Amino acid sequence: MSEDQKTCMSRRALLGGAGKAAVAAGAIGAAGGAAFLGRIDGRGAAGIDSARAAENSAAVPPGHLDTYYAFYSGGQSGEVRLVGLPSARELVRIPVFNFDSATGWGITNESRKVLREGLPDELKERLADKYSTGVWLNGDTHHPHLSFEDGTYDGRYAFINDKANSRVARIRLDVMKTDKMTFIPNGLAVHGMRPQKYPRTGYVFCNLEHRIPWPNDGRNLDNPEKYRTIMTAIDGDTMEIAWQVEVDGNLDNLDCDYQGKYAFSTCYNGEEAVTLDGMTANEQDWAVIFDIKAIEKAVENGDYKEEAGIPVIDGTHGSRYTVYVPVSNGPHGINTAPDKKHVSVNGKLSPTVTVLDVREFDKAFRGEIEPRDVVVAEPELGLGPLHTAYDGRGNAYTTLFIDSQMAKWNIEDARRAYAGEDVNPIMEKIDVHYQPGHNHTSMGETKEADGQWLLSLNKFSKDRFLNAGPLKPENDQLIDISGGGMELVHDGPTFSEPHDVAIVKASIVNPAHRWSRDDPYFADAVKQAEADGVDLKNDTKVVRDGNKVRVYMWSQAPNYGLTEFRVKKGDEVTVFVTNRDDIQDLTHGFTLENHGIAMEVGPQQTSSVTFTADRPGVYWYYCQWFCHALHMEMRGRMLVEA
Ligand code: RUQ
Ligand code: CUA
Repeated sequence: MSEDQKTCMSRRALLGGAGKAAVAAGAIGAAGGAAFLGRIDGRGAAGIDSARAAENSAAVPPGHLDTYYAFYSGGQSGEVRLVGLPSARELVRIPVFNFDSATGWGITNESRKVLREGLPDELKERLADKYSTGVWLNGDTHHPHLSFEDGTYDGRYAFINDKANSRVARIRLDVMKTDKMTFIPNGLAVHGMRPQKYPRTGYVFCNLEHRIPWPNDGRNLDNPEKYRTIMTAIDGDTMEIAWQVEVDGNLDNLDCDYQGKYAFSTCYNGEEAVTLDGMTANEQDWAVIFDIKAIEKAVENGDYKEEAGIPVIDGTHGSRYTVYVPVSNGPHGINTAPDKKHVSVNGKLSPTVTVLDVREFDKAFRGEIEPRDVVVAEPELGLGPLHTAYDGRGNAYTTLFIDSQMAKWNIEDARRAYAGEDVNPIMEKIDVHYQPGHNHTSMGETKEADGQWLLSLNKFSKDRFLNAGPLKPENDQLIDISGGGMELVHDGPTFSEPHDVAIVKASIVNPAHRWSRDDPYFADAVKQAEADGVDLKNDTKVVRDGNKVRVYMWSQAPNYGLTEFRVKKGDEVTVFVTNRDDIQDLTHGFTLENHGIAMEVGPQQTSSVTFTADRPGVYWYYCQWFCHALHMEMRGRMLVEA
């Protein structure tokens, strides 16, 4: 070990400040060779003294399963990552707004349909023009949240926003594939997003953060006072936009209650300025509360105007559909507690968290109390509070961005202090490394918060890992909160940028081992095959239809149904591959050389891809998922005639 590594290790142990666990985590890092996401299974575990490993509550021995799924946003990578906790072993990546070479996301007809169908026609045309791909290439995922029923996860879907290109996507948890995508007009930057918790999802509420002119067609470029922004409710079942509410300021994060009555957002830039100085000029901004039932009635009764075909309700100051609760300048995260009563509004620029009591909201809407009277606590926690998580035992954990700390505090004590009693609500603070943004507890955004684990998602890792060049990984630190304290047990480098996460009991998510033959995901391919008289699982066939050629083949390890097919230069070719293997974990692929084409074909799945055979010659296609001892031989030729 070099001198450098030695210093680094001891500094890590010291900085961890969590006694034995931090030392063990350091030792694991050294033995495991800093594997991606810091896995401590498999080969990484071989060098670990088992007694020391046992001291680390995050250790999951090789061959043993994790007890939680964590759905990580992939940040600027545009994807979602599925990770097992507490081991922090990355399981799979779920492509969403990005391109993915392994699965062919963005290449196959099935994925391109998802990527394109939510876009307005005008945009589809423009994208087809601009990129031959016809779809956007990037996304910026922030907030992964699962669908709910009666205040807890129901295991159906995960939703994720795209701040970069104004979209929200839905992931089916049975197959872990993105199945729907919705583009949201009338604003820019879909940011805060939460599914309705009660009675079920229901709505997916999302904020458009950045203000723009309506319509955004070159008018009013220099008149920011004419810019507007909106909260949007999407129907989580159809992924269609139900309604929008115009507000003042910039909407940031959002959450909703356990009663099915209200959604609420942090709202900064009440100044409605377009420069940093302007945005932070005033002392005060708001939390905006939305009355869902009243808004639904307004839609029913026609109390709205239409923008881009969507009912838009006026929720600006003075509206009866919203209440603006004054809070200090520039609030950020907003998080509902599992006690179903309290909501934390995180101060960001202020060292405080403002706690609202949802039981007071009715009165505020009826005008019986002032908006500010819904505030029941405002503990001062430290510098840069961004997000708050809960343990289900009445305690809250707030990330302090500037202090690089996690602050644990008690909600009831904070109320008592606010009422004038001499109590300190802060129970404990620990250092995290470094600059935490989001945090999340196991099941913490449901009524079943179980107080086992806390993740701190830190924006910087600095010296915690081997130097990876100017662009360093971030650092997701796992904190054991099961014992009543906070014990830092694991460092997890993650790339670009794991913005937020949802931690779900493994038993709630039950993915399938194989596709169902009547899955809607590839229903178009099945329909086309029927029209061509092809039985996808048993037939191989080449159908010519003018200059369109449809090639049908099955796959079964280590064979393709077709080892060659012949087309003419200029043909538009669609290849359908149906994997008739039924065995768990037997995925095949179809990669066509020098055509930019790859697709995953899972057990019992049909995948298809369309391209132009624009060059005469011999092109091999091969299976790119290792499936058999004769996997290398699983290939065939596309013969393109001049
Ligand atoms: S917001 S770091 Cu995009 Cu999630 Cu708070
Ligand atoms: Cu089929 Cu490799």
